[in-house]
Amino acid sequence: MADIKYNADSITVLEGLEAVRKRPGMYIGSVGTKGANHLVYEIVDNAVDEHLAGYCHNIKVVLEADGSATVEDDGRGVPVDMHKMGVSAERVIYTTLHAGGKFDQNSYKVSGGLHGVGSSVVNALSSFMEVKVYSGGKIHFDRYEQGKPVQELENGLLPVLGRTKLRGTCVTFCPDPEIFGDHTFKASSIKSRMHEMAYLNPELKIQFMNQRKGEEEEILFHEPDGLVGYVRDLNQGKETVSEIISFSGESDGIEVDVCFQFNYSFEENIMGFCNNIYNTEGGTHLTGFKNRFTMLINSYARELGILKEKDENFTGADTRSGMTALVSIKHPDPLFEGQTKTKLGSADAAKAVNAVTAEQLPLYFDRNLEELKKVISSAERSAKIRKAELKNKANMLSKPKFSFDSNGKLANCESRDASKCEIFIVEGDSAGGSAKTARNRKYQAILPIRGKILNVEKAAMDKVLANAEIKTMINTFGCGFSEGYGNDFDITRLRYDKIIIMADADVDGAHISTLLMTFFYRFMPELIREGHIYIAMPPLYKVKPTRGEEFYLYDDAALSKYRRTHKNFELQRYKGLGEMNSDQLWDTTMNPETRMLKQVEIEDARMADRMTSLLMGSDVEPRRNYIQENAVYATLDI
Ligand code: 28F
Repeated sequence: MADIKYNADSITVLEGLEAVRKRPGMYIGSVGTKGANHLVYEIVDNAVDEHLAGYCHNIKVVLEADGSATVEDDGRGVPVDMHKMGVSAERVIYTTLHAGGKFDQNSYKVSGGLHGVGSSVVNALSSFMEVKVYSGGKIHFDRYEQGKPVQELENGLLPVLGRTKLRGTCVTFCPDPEIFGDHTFKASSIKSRMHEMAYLNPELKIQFMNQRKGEEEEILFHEPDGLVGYVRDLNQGKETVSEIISFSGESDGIEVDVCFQFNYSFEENIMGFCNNIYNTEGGTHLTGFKNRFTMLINSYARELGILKEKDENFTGADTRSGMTALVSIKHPDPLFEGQTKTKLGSADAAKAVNAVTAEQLPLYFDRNLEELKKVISSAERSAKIRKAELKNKANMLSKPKFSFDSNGKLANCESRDASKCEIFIVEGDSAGGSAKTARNRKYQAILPIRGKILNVEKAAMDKVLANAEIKTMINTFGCGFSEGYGNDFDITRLRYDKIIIMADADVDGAHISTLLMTFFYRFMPELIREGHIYIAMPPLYKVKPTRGEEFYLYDDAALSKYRRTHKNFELQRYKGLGEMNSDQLWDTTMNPETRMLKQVEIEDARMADRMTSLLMGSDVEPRRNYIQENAVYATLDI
């Protein structure tokens, strides 16, 4: 390694980098697109840390045309002065694992995505990384390749490229193809995360620029209304029942910010954040909020005589039916657990959120009796339906008749070994018919869904469960569902390892995929988190070259790439699954050896959720804007 004397320290540095490159999954979760995105989040989180410390107010994130990414902030600039190891502090930070535990204890390290694995991991997994530090009126420069410094230092210090009035840090890096293959950044997920960061940091401006060919765009994320703006946008297109209610406080060294609003659906959408990280699996901060909220609503309901002496309490689910809520805390030393280490386990967080809610929320309700009554009546409505449900729930989820091949609903597979079985949810009867012919009936089941399944977005629970399509799906999967009081979900009862949504490649098909994802996201989110939900990728085109076998292309990019090297060939565009015969359907879309499947991630489902509200919600305005803005490129982001 250039310039570092081969001493014990540099050996440690080399071992660290090797460890990261040998087992990258241990540090960034996956080496697919999600892993590449984590590299961006890790670097951005360091810039956000600098914002939280009060020095940075603008962050720029660029997806470069060459596949690299650049993150730049206007903070103090990573320290470049001489470190006791005899080289620039910058060099230590970017080559030592878990170095730069950045701040002293009394401020917050944003636990970036994977809880501060640090920029050195990003460096180790990048084919190159360039660091420019603007400080002291100079531009200090360093460059690494696969984590190893390739820049000669001058007496241990970074070379100066020139003078500047700027302050801050600028990092450009490219995920190493040796680690990530041809996986690159997924722009939509990065945009969604940057937008979320803007909501969580109201004074921060995040400029996103995509310079990749055909994807050029520039967006400024700045959400001065913070969480209130986030709740407003989450409820966009939905009929709201209450105002947006928010309160903040601090307890036991933990900062608490809560914001919620009720809409006229039965959904409960409560998201927890700790140090700016979205906790997909929730955690103790949510428990603290939910427990205290339920207690408060019940005590108010009794105080106002809405609940009589003999009435039982509202359940937690009753009080949260139709609630969209964000609970964001800043915790000096959080404990994470669960599959993806995103579930907050810190017991003191439950206590702190509970205490702040107990102290702050009554102040609001005591001054806004009308709002309180709306919240209580929402709980009343939910309790009434719950009781109706429980009364006739038994016959509602009647056991389906399983048959191997019925032209009614489910054409089940022969195997009962769930780990080997998969079920295709097929849109329309014609495609359903050819899918039943095409499938391998040993382990592939087919469930035709006629037309658009009910928009679970707004329908009341009893209507949703009465809907034939929904009921058949719940019965067929066998694992029940989780939604407020219907919480009998048990993933161990799932009958299929893969649930594959197979719809046409057109907007209609994308629409039903979005509705199905919303259904899964709302009633069986565990299935998404555990990776059981997939989207089939039928081909868009069949190509018949003048010489040679016909073959399939799966998207427009593949077609334009083919056009660049081939002139005369016959092209057939597939408008729907029904246009393929069963052999083609098997080869292109159902045969595990040859098909491609997209695994649905919670992010996709969340975006689908937003997209559904936009497309299905009652508010025309945002839908018209979306269609006008995106009509030409209406590719629903699934
Ligand atoms: C493009 C990504 O990484 N920005 C950063 C700073 C500023 C300081 C710092 C970073 C190691 C142990 C302190 C400067 N002056 N953007 C970034 N900006 N790291 S990373 O310090 C890291 C040191 O603790 C900084 C005074 N204090 C801190």
